[in-house]
Amino acid sequence: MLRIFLLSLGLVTALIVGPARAAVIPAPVSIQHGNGFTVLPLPLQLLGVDAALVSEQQLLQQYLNSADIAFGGAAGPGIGLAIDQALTASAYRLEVGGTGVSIVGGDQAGVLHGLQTLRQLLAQADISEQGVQLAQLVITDQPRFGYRGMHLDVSRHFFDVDFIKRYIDLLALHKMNVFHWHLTDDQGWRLESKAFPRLTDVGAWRSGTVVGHTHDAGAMSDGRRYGGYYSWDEVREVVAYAAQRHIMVVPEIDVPGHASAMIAAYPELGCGESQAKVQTHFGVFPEILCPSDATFTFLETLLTEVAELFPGPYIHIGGDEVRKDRWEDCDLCDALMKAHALEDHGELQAWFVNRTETIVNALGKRIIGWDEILDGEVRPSATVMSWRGQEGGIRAARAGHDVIMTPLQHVYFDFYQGSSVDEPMAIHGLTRLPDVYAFQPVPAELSAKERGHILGAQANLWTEYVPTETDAERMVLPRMSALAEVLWTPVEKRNFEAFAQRLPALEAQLRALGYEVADSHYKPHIKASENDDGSFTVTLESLAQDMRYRIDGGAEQRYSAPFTVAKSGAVNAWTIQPDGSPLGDARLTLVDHAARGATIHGAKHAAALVDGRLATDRIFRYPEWASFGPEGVDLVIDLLRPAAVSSVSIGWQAGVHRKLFRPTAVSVLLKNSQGEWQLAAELDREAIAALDGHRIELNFPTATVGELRIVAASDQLHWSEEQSKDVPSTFKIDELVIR
Ligand code: TNX
Repeated sequence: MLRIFLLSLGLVTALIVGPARAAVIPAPVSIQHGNGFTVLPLPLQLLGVDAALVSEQQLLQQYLNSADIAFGGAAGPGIGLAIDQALTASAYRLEVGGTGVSIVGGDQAGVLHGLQTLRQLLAQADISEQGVQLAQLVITDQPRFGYRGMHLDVSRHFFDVDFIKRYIDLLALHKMNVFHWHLTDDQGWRLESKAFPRLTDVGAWRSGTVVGHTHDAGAMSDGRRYGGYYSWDEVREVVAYAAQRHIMVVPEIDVPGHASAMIAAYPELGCGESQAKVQTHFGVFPEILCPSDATFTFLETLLTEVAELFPGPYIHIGGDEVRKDRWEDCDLCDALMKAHALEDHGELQAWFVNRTETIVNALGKRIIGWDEILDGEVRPSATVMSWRGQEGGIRAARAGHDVIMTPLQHVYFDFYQGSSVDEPMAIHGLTRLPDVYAFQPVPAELSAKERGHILGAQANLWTEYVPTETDAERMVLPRMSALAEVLWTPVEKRNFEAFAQRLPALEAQLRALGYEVADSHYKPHIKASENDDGSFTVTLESLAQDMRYRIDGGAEQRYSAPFTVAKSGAVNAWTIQPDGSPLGDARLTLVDHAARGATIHGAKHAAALVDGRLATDRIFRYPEWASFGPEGVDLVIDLLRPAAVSSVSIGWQAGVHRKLFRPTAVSVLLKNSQGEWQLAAELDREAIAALDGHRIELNFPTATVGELRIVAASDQLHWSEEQSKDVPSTFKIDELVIR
């Protein structure tokens, strides 16, 4: 009796201390857990493998190698790979049973997907001298979307073929199947051309790279020659490497804009007297291809080479961010517009796209373009990549285009991934891990037929501020792990908390493979919401369990639930890592004042000025600032109830990271009881220039008023690298603290 009791106790303990449930990302369609374990003796035995799976078997061996698991044994339960055409393409079934592991795919891609799941199971398995112990289970799985992509910009910064392969390995591990290779841009042309050698002789090299952020005041180039490109042999090597992993490579040749490097190499492609150079700063430049016959002849030869190098069905022809300055001043363009009855330069761009598409179609391929190609009438045969939100994709699907969703709010992996001020510099924006996970590639407003046009989605890694391989890995990991689940897992199985629990196992596996993984999601993120009584409820979010905070530099507190800040307070938060060390430096300053929640007339997007939160520019987020052009601003602030006021303080320049230029004149007016505006205080250029600090303060005798008016302007100019001339400065201001 006692023995039986102990035995059953032992069994229970075994169940409790046994390996945790399989943590697979992306989450499979179905996992049925068994009760027992299977031990695969080492070295692992590779069981019967279908003849069609030689390549997959090779991959399996490479994967085992990189996980330091010996194989080549001939005894005991082992691993078998097979194809079963009863399963759908890309689908697989993985079983861990008494005879070992069996992976059966609907096709080779399906087997590859099964291998990726197996790698994750092996990385989590107990490995001892007896062998690899795996929990018994049955997984049946298949992808939600056919297009599961990752993009990489190799123009702004260049990455060699070894890294491109490491990046493709990451796609394979995440069961993704499209690599979008952004090969050309203003800062460098990266694809060899036999017909046009100057594209790389000239276009692949720039004379320097901006130091810091391109929008820093007075940003300078480092003056160091920078560049590189891929030879045809290297391209073929990458394409073959990707193909073995069932990944399609989509090359992008960006036209007619983002073409500085191309025009620097062949100035006759440009419009007008262009002084094009391979750019050393980042931004949107006016260099643009002229829509001449000579340009299209050039493109035809070039795209013929591209079509030969890349066997996939698509060539991406760009089409984004086209500045029409040069087209506005171009006789040829005027004549074309007249001849083809084109109303504006947007239609001229669409005409350019259509003509390029004709070339690409004749080469047996289809085009993809960024959503700006919809600014005029393009044929529905063009596939649209929706990046400025999902609206472009919705419009495109309704017009019968295929669509790939890549909205910047969810999948711009060049944006900051955390709000903590110790995050490394990024371009701007904020796309946290939960934002990626919340992405819904299929907009609810589409009909069933229109939904059929959404092929899938991808994330983009633009590399203006991603100079090294380590940086690139840190920007995509683990955000691409979240995206992989969005693209693979049935929507009803998606759950962020469950994902967060499975994530550490994958992160450990990625680190063991030598990848750099961000820790931003283990830092805190501070959120504040306003209550009816004017107090703030402050919430801390993090994937870390142990969060700490201080208010106004006071005592350290452990976070357990949302807390209240009655009026004003500077909140600082961090987390404690498993090894006990602190991580992160999140800050939010809340201020109470008479204009909080006031109604503002005279400016759009001005709510940020009276929301009680001070902007920071270290993590630069546009919504924190109100931005005004050189014409200045004339704001009326309706306090909603009369209040006694004697000062206005305006936040303008919280740091050095952006062109947060000061206005050059500011005045405050108060509305008197007769309804007239009376000047209360003003500062002129000299007075403003003499100020330091981050805020400008205007004081005046106390008056009880219902409305204030703030007039500010700037007549400053600053040098624009994009336009090669001095341009009027805009200015950004934040909280108007009125007391
Ligand atoms: C916009 S997204 C661009 C890129 C930049 C990116 C930075 C797109 C089609 N064009 O040229 O690198 O923003 O986030």
